[in-house]
Amino acid sequence: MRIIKTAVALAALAIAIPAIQAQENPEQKAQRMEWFAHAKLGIFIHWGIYSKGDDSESWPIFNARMTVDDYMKQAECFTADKYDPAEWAKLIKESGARYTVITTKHHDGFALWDTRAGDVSAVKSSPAKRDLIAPFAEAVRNEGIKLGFYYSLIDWPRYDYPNVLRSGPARYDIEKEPERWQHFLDFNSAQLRELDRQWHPDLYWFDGDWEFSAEQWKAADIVAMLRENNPQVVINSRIQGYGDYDTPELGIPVVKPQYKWWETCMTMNDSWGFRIGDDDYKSPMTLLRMFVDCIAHGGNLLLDIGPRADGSIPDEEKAILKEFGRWTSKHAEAIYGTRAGIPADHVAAYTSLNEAGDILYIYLPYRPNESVELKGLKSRVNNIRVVGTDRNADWKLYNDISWSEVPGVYYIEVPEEALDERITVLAVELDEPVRLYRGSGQIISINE
Ligand code: H79
Repeated sequence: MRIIKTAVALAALAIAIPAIQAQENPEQKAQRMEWFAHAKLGIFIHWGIYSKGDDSESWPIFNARMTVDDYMKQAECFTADKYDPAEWAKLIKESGARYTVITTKHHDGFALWDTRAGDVSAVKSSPAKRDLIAPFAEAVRNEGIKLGFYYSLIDWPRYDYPNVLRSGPARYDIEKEPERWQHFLDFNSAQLRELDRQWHPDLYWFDGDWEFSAEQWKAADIVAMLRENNPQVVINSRIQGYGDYDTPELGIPVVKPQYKWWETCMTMNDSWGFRIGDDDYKSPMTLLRMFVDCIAHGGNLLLDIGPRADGSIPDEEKAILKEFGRWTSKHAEAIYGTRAGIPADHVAAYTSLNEAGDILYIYLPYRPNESVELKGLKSRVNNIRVVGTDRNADWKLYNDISWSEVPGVYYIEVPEEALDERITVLAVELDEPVRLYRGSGQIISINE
């Protein structure tokens, strides 16, 4: 009896796997994900009524630091009167980012576009009084950048959304009032349909899925609806198992992750949205290191900016974007076409490989003393260039011993004048796709 029950349960599970996921073969998915895999850098934008700057985005509601009314009153300051989407798009392009993701709606339910579903929007409930997504989408596309929409599944202030407070009663129980929950789901779907039909974004960045299950959100239906007209769209992981890629937040994987596509989202200071007094900016050097760390582990960096309520971007953030621009344009070869590098046992630096695997990029976030040591390479080195310069690096190969299986060790001398002020990149050209020696040394006689 138990066996039969298990079989029935398994069959039910198999049916529950959405058709859309079952149908897509790995090559199709790889093709769909290709631009994302090569993009490497994206710019995240958190902009909403919280950009007034007194507290963080949406969370003051959930954490009861503000009443819903006080929180929503911030909309009175949301003027967008210095908003220049062409300038934003130009800055994003200049940074070297290939895509951008903007908050169309955060957990506070405030929509930046002219939504006909609901009354809480820049047009209907703020002095901005206009659609802010339309001109942004146009500017981004004019710059040839991929357009991503952040969309919060959660909407804490809304009367038909169940949750509102972290420690406090829910408005209602979705099991007891399924129609009310369905009403909310219909509202979310209507908004997503508007975004989809008007702008055909290249990417959706969902957030807040943790409050309900895939079945409760009807995640399969949402994804199916978004792929109806836009089958190539890329969807992040925060839709309870129905996404395309993983989204570690504020953390870069320490070892190469198992998952194939991923993106770390990262703040420049300690806040997603503009916040008065948060001057704790990471330096351009620190952020570039994080970027290179993502590249070395085969992922993307989604670097966040938080414009003010008037639409101006803080100078510190502009300066970081510009410094990214300087570094990415100089080192483009070692960014967009790359995949994860080799284990750090071989060189005390971040590394990546070109698609063919016969160029090893070494990223040096420091000035080497005398030389850079590279070991355990079975492939031979043909040449070493300093990327973004016309200089080559000399090297010496020591301990290249005929009777030993342990490869010799390269000592690479980087010309002083060719060093980058932040991260120098070496292109080590090999005679074949890289082969590594991963043993622990040549043992001549055994002790035990
Ligand atoms: O938009 C920014 C943030 O507002 C939002 N995502 C970025 C991009 C975000 N903030 N915090 N989080 C996401 C993390 C959520 C953490 C959680 Fe939990 C831990 C969700 C579930 C467990 C603690 C317990 C917070 C909510 C419940």
